[in-house]
Amino acid sequence: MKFSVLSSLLAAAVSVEGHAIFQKVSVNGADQGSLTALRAPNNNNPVQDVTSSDMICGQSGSTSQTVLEVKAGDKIGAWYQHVIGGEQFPGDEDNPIAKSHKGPVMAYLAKVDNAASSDKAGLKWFKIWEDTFDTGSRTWGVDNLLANNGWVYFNLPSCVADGQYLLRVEVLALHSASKPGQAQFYQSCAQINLSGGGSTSPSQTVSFPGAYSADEPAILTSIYGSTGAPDNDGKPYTAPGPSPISC
Ligand SMILES: [Cu+2]
Repeated sequence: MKFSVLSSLLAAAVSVEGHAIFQKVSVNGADQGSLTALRAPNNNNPVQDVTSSDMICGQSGSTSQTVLEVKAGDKIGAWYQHVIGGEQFPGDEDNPIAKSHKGPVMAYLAKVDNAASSDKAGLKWFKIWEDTFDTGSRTWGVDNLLANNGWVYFNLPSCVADGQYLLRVEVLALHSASKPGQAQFYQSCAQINLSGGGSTSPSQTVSFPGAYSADEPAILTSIYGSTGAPDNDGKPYTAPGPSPISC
Protein backbone atom coordinates (compact mmCIF):
# COMPACT_ATOMS: atom_id res chain seq x y z
CA MET A 1 0.00 0.00 0.00
CA LYS A 2 2.71 2.42 0.95
CA PHE A 3 4.46 1.56 -2.29
CA SER A 4 1.44 2.36 -4.42
CA VAL A 5 0.92 5.70 -2.66
CA LEU A 6 4.58 6.49 -3.14
CA SER A 7 4.58 5.52 -6.79
CA SER A 8 1.52 7.60 -7.55
CA LEU A 9 3.18 10.56 -5.82
CA LEU A 10 6.27 9.97 -7.91
CA ALA A 11 4.19 9.69 -11.06
CA ALA A 12 2.49 12.98 -10.20
CA ALA A 13 5.85 14.63 -9.56
CA VAL A 14 7.15 13.43 -12.90
CA SER A 15 4.06 14.36 -14.86
CA VAL A 16 4.27 18.05 -14.00
CA GLU A 17 7.60 18.11 -15.82
CA GLY A 18 6.64 16.67 -19.16
CA HIS A 19 9.80 17.84 -20.87
CA ALA A 20 11.30 16.40 -24.06
CA ILE A 21 14.50 15.77 -26.05
CA PHE A 22 15.09 15.95 -29.82
CA GLN A 23 16.94 12.64 -30.16
CA LYS A 24 16.52 11.13 -33.61
CA VAL A 25 16.53 12.19 -37.25
CA SER A 26 14.90 10.71 -40.31
CA VAL A 27 15.83 11.51 -43.90
CA ASN A 28 13.07 10.97 -46.48
CA GLY A 29 11.42 8.62 -44.01
CA ALA A 30 14.56 6.61 -43.20
CA ASP A 31 15.08 6.51 -39.44
CA GLN A 32 18.76 7.20 -38.67
CA GLY A 33 18.75 5.71 -35.16
CA SER A 34 18.89 7.02 -31.62
CA LEU A 35 21.27 9.98 -31.21
CA THR A 36 22.90 9.32 -34.58
CA ALA A 37 24.47 12.51 -35.97
CA LEU A 38 23.16 14.53 -33.05
CA ARG A 39 24.53 16.86 -30.45
CA ALA A 40 21.81 16.30 -27.88
CA PRO A 41 21.32 16.94 -24.17
CA ASN A 42 21.38 13.88 -21.91
CA ASN A 43 18.45 15.04 -19.83
CA ASN A 44 15.13 16.60 -20.74
CA ASN A 45 15.31 19.77 -18.71
CA PRO A 46 14.50 22.89 -20.70
CA VAL A 47 16.80 25.84 -21.26
CA GLN A 48 15.12 28.94 -19.83
CA ASP A 49 17.96 31.50 -19.99
CA VAL A 50 18.01 32.91 -23.53
CA THR A 51 21.53 34.26 -22.92
CA SER A 52 22.93 30.78 -22.19
CA SER A 53 25.14 28.91 -24.66
CA ASP A 54 22.76 26.00 -24.02
CA MET A 55 20.41 27.84 -26.38
CA ILE A 56 22.57 26.55 -29.25
CA CYS A 57 22.20 22.75 -29.09
CA GLY A 58 20.71 22.23 -25.64
CA GLN A 59 22.53 21.36 -22.45
CA SER A 60 25.72 19.39 -22.96
CA GLY A 61 25.19 15.69 -23.46
CA SER A 62 26.16 13.37 -26.27
CA THR A 63 27.95 14.31 -29.49
CA SER A 64 27.80 11.83 -32.35
CA GLN A 65 30.76 11.16 -34.64
CA THR A 66 28.37 10.79 -37.58
CA VAL A 67 27.57 13.38 -40.21
CA LEU A 68 24.42 12.61 -42.22
CA GLU A 69 24.58 12.83 -46.00
CA VAL A 70 21.52 14.78 -47.14
CA LYS A 71 20.33 16.44 -50.32
CA ALA A 72 18.80 19.85 -50.73
CA GLY A 73 15.03 19.48 -50.60
CA ASP A 74 15.15 16.27 -48.54
CA LYS A 75 12.32 15.69 -46.09
CA ILE A 76 13.79 15.72 -42.61
CA GLY A 77 12.08 14.35 -39.52
CA ALA A 78 13.10 15.37 -36.01
CA TRP A 79 11.87 13.10 -33.23
CA TYR A 80 11.08 14.40 -29.77
CA GLN A 81 10.39 12.05 -26.89
CA HIS A 82 9.95 12.55 -23.16
CA VAL A 83 13.28 10.89 -22.25
CA ILE A 84 16.06 9.31 -24.33
CA GLY A 85 14.50 6.23 -25.93
CA GLY A 86 10.87 7.28 -25.62
CA GLU A 87 8.53 6.86 -22.67
CA GLN A 88 9.80 7.41 -19.16
CA PHE A 89 7.68 4.46 -18.04
CA PRO A 90 4.98 2.34 -19.69
CA GLY A 91 1.87 4.37 -20.36
CA ASP A 92 3.74 7.67 -19.92
CA GLU A 93 1.13 10.30 -20.75
CA ASP A 94 3.81 12.97 -21.08
CA ASN A 95 5.41 11.24 -24.05
CA PRO A 96 6.41 12.64 -26.48
CA ILE A 97 5.92 15.88 -24.53
CA ALA A 98 3.34 17.05 -22.01
CA LYS A 99 0.17 18.20 -23.72
CA SER A 100 0.40 21.46 -21.78
CA HIS A 101 3.60 22.43 -23.59
CA LYS A 102 2.04 24.48 -26.39
CA GLY A 103 4.20 26.58 -28.62
CA PRO A 104 6.05 26.82 -31.94
CA VAL A 105 8.59 24.44 -33.47
CA MET A 106 11.44 25.88 -35.53
CA ALA A 107 14.45 24.74 -37.55
CA TYR A 108 17.67 26.63 -38.28
CA LEU A 109 20.86 25.95 -40.22
CA ALA A 110 24.40 27.24 -39.68
CA LYS A 111 27.34 26.60 -42.01
CA VAL A 112 30.34 24.91 -40.41
CA ASP A 113 33.69 23.56 -41.60
CA ASN A 114 33.14 20.13 -40.03
CA ALA A 115 29.73 19.26 -38.64
CA ALA A 116 31.14 16.58 -36.33
CA SER A 117 33.82 18.73 -34.75
CA SER A 118 33.28 22.45 -35.36
CA ASP A 119 32.60 24.64 -32.34
CA LYS A 120 28.90 25.36 -31.95
CA ALA A 121 29.67 28.88 -30.65
CA GLY A 122 29.90 31.91 -32.90
CA LEU A 123 27.90 30.47 -35.79
CA LYS A 124 25.62 32.40 -38.13
CA TRP A 125 22.16 30.87 -38.11
CA PHE A 126 19.26 31.27 -40.49
CA LYS A 127 15.79 29.88 -40.03
CA ILE A 128 14.56 27.40 -42.64
CA TRP A 129 11.16 26.40 -41.24
CA GLU A 130 8.67 27.06 -38.49
CA ASP A 131 5.31 25.73 -37.38
CA THR A 132 3.84 28.37 -35.11
CA PHE A 133 0.11 28.77 -34.46
CA ASP A 134 -2.88 28.25 -36.72
CA THR A 135 -5.57 30.76 -35.86
CA GLY A 136 -8.26 28.76 -37.67
CA SER A 137 -7.84 25.51 -35.78
CA ARG A 138 -6.18 27.22 -32.78
CA THR A 139 -3.43 24.64 -32.79
CA TRP A 140 0.29 25.02 -32.19
CA GLY A 141 3.35 23.46 -33.75
CA VAL A 142 3.56 21.30 -30.64
CA ASP A 143 0.04 19.99 -31.35
CA ASN A 144 1.29 18.70 -34.71
CA LEU A 145 4.30 17.11 -32.98
CA LEU A 146 1.91 15.39 -30.56
CA ALA A 147 -0.28 14.18 -33.43
CA ASN A 148 2.78 12.66 -35.15
CA ASN A 149 4.04 10.73 -32.10
CA GLY A 150 6.87 13.18 -31.56
CA TRP A 151 7.95 13.67 -35.17
CA VAL A 152 8.16 17.06 -36.79
CA TYR A 153 8.75 17.19 -40.54
CA PHE A 154 10.14 19.84 -42.86
CA ASN A 155 12.10 20.02 -46.09
CA LEU A 156 15.64 21.27 -46.41
CA PRO A 157 15.76 24.36 -48.63
CA SER A 158 16.60 23.72 -52.27
CA CYS A 159 18.77 26.80 -52.73
CA VAL A 160 21.37 26.76 -49.98
CA ALA A 161 25.02 26.17 -50.78
CA ASP A 162 26.47 22.68 -50.53
CA GLY A 163 28.55 21.84 -47.49
CA GLN A 164 28.42 20.95 -43.83
CA TYR A 165 25.85 22.44 -41.48
CA LEU A 166 24.47 22.15 -38.01
CA LEU A 167 20.70 21.77 -38.13
CA ARG A 168 19.15 23.16 -34.97
CA VAL A 169 15.56 22.09 -34.19
CA GLU A 170 13.79 23.89 -31.37
CA VAL A 171 10.54 23.51 -29.47
CA LEU A 172 9.50 26.59 -27.52
CA ALA A 173 6.98 25.66 -24.82
CA LEU A 174 4.95 28.67 -23.73
CA HIS A 175 2.64 27.19 -21.07
CA SER A 176 4.29 29.21 -18.26
CA ALA A 177 5.67 32.05 -20.41
CA SER A 178 3.57 34.80 -18.85
CA LYS A 179 6.28 35.06 -16.19
CA PRO A 180 9.80 36.22 -17.12
CA GLY A 181 12.29 33.42 -17.65
CA GLN A 182 9.64 30.69 -17.71
CA ALA A 183 9.49 29.99 -21.45
CA GLN A 184 11.05 26.58 -22.07
CA PHE A 185 13.42 25.90 -24.96
CA TYR A 186 14.17 22.36 -26.14
CA GLN A 187 16.78 21.96 -28.88
CA SER A 188 19.44 19.65 -30.22
CA CYS A 189 21.61 19.97 -33.33
CA ALA A 190 21.93 17.47 -36.17
CA GLN A 191 25.20 17.23 -38.10
CA ILE A 192 24.62 17.19 -41.86
CA ASN A 193 26.54 17.34 -45.13
CA LEU A 194 24.30 18.83 -47.79
CA SER A 195 24.74 18.31 -51.51
CA GLY A 196 22.67 19.11 -54.56
CA GLY A 197 22.00 22.61 -53.31
CA GLY A 198 22.16 25.99 -54.96
CA SER A 199 24.21 29.09 -54.46
CA THR A 200 22.42 30.83 -51.59
CA SER A 201 24.30 31.76 -48.43
CA PRO A 202 21.73 33.81 -46.53
CA SER A 203 23.15 37.18 -45.55
CA GLN A 204 20.66 37.84 -42.78
CA THR A 205 21.71 35.60 -39.93
CA VAL A 206 21.38 35.52 -36.15
CA SER A 207 23.53 34.30 -33.28
CA PHE A 208 22.74 31.84 -30.49
CA PRO A 209 22.66 33.04 -27.85
CA GLY A 210 21.66 36.54 -28.91
CA ALA A 211 18.82 35.97 -31.33
CA TYR A 212 16.16 36.07 -28.63
CA SER A 213 15.32 38.45 -25.80
CA ALA A 214 13.68 37.28 -22.59
CA ASP A 215 11.09 40.05 -22.76
CA GLU A 216 10.14 39.98 -26.43
CA PRO A 217 6.45 39.33 -27.09
CA ALA A 218 7.12 35.90 -28.64
CA ILE A 219 8.73 34.70 -25.39
CA LEU A 220 7.14 36.69 -22.55
CA THR A 221 3.50 36.00 -23.35
CA SER A 222 0.31 34.40 -22.13
CA ILE A 223 -1.16 31.89 -24.56
CA TYR A 224 -4.37 31.54 -22.55
CA GLY A 225 -7.47 33.13 -24.02
CA SER A 226 -10.62 34.39 -22.33
CA THR A 227 -11.89 30.84 -21.81
CA GLY A 228 -8.62 29.79 -20.17
CA ALA A 229 -7.73 27.53 -23.08
CA PRO A 230 -4.18 27.72 -24.54
CA ASP A 231 -5.63 29.12 -27.78
CA ASN A 232 -3.93 32.55 -27.82
CA ASP A 233 -7.49 33.90 -27.87
CA GLY A 234 -7.47 33.05 -31.58
CA LYS A 235 -4.94 35.81 -32.29
CA PRO A 236 -1.90 35.35 -34.55
CA TYR A 237 1.38 34.41 -32.92
CA THR A 238 4.78 35.31 -34.37
CA ALA A 239 7.65 33.03 -33.35
CA PRO A 240 10.96 34.51 -32.16
CA GLY A 241 13.87 34.87 -34.53
CA PRO A 242 13.92 35.79 -38.21
CA SER A 243 11.46 34.64 -40.85
CA PRO A 244 12.39 31.40 -42.62
CA ILE A 245 14.38 31.91 -45.80
CA SER A 246 12.54 31.38 -49.07
CA CYS A 247 14.22 29.89 -52.11
CU1 LIG B 1 8.48 20.85 -19.53
